[in-house]
Amino acid sequence: MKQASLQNNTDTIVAIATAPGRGGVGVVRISGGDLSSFVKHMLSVGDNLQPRVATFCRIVDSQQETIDEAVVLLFPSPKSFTGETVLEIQGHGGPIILDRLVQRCVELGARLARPGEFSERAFLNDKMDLAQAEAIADLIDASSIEAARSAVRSMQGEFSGLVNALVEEMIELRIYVEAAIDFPEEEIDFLADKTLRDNLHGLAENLATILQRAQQGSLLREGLTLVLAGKPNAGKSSLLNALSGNDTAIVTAIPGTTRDVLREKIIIDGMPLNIVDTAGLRDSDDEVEKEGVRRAWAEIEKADLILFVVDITEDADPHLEDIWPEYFLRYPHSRQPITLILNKIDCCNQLAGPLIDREATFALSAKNHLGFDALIAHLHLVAGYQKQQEGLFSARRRHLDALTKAQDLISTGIQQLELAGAGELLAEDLRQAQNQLSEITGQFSSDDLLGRIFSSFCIGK
Ligand SMILES: Nc1nc2c(ncn2[C@@H]2O[C@H](COP(=O)(O)OP(=O)(O)O)[C@@H](O)[C@H]2O)c(=O)[nH]1
Ligand SMILES: [Mg+2]
Repeated sequence: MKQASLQNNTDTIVAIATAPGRGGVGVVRISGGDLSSFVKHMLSVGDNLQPRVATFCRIVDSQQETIDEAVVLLFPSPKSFTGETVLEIQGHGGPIILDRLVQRCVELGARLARPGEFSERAFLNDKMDLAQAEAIADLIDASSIEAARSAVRSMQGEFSGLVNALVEEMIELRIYVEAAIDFPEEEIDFLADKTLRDNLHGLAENLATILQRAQQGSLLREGLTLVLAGKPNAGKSSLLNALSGNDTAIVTAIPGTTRDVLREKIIIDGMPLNIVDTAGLRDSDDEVEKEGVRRAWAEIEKADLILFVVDITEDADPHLEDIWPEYFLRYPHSRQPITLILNKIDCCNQLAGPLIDREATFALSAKNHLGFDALIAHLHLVAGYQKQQEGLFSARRRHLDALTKAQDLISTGIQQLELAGAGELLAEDLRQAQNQLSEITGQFSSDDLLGRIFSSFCIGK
């Protein structure tokens, strides 16, 4: 499948590799095909450019007018980021200069690169696998030191290495099982085969460990989406402001103040949180407020965790099912975690912190910042986030999906074996599980998936 995309990928592409705007240096990257005419016609040093030697020269247009002075680097194929011959021009970082450099390249036959096309070529030329290419994008987008560290590990192949090791384990098991099916005269009794069972359970355990680490990595990248819901005036917006330390939301004593959905991304002890503040849930004749409530429900549906905020001066001892029946009517089978927040304890003599004998119920004061440590510890617990974990690697949701599917297939396979002694069914489950894992590294990926992944990268990457 990888080869199918390789066909028309030998043309020359060009893009500005540095971020838009003004800066000391701006980099234009050219890749693919024979770049000798670019070297000859654009650079004042012409043919004398040595590979991999930083060379200061003038960049000239077709009239030999100087566009810029720059440091240029030539990386002949295959020792380059893309595996193709690459020319990098490090000019001055102004948009006009960089555009002129790109235009000059287009005049000489290059075409503008699509988003992620450099990375795509690197992948197609076996410079890196898919998980590594994604890790580069994640490193660039990292919003915390922890996220950046874990992205570096994935970029260096740590995650892929673990996945490949699992694939190897699976291949060995498949060879064993399939051989046994193909040579029934040897009469291997699958049910009685202890080694096979031990190996299968070992595989399942290894997979579970990797999945757990990947979940942490994915959390570092994507963060936990926390939706604040509740009746008007419960103190949702005050809680958003208190958690984020910003005055993002308007807080007033007038019920129905918040009508839009507000979002804040914050990082607490290294864990990213996407906090979403919503309109108070109530029936209203006001068209704007109605729309706000509709949007609130749409956000609630997407939450990783819902904080349902209650004003304790209105409800002294609320229980979730009684106070929010609408949720349970709408989503009778929901498995979303919901935490009940009893707010405004500064107005009564309730102690701050978790309520003993009550699940996921916290008393606090958004206004006076009471009870926040306990809430934050709870958020970490719900997310499964552990501070300062060693050896995390970045992972994406699609990786988690693939690992989870592989896990399900293996546990079905184990059941087929242990309950029915069905070697053929186990073999098929293992084959499918292997395909799932190979999707992570891109060994077995459709062009469609590759297209989707690379097009989400930025231009010049
Ligand atoms: N005493 C007290 N008042 C609060 C607290 N949190 C919010 N309020 C007040 O309750 C009112 C509604 O707050 P707001 O955050 O706008 O509630 P929302 O409608 O749920 O977003 C405002 O007058 C806030 O000052 C709190 O912890 N203690
Ligand atoms: Mg509000």
